[in-house]
Amino acid sequence: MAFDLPTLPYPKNALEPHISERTLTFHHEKHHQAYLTNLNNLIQGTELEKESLEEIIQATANKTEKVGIFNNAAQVWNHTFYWHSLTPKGGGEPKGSLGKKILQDFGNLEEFTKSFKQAGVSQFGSGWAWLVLDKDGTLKVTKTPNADLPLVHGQKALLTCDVWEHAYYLDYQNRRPDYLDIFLKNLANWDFAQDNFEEAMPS
Ligand code: MN3
Repeated sequence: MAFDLPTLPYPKNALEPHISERTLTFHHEKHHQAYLTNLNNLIQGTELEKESLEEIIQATANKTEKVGIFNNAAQVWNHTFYWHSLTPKGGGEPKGSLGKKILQDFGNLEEFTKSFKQAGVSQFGSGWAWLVLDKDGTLKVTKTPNADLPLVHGQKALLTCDVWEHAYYLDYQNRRPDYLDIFLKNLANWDFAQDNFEEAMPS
């Protein structure tokens, strides 16, 4: 069974002026679609065809001969997660049990914000910045290169920002720090992060 391109949870111009319709159109219809097409072609006729996306990712992680499948499957997952990590009128202060946990584990919101921005800025080359719930029950900010993702490190992803150049170059050119500032200030979907947190830690 082939995977389909998920529709975006908002119109393509909904994140303007922070992320342009042009960026979202290329990112969703070209980049995300290319990962999907590659994945579908690579798993066609193999035993992976019947598996879920998460199962394919887990089954191919750290296997040299399966790296093409892993990269495309993980990028399909990462992009769907990223679309939901963005929302018009997002950003600002996380509320609810996740908001409390951030204060508890980072000391204050500024410390989290600084740490998340630093993770995204310092990811050399392509990759992702994440807020995760780690195995030990604490929140952590992490960065991963290329297609790598928390799922294969035993961590629960709560929120992500894509720091591949294709995510911001048309709007911000080389100014990745500005894109990360805008993500945290105007776009981060804290309701989505809260839902992911509650999935892992029911109150
Ligand atoms: Mn991308």
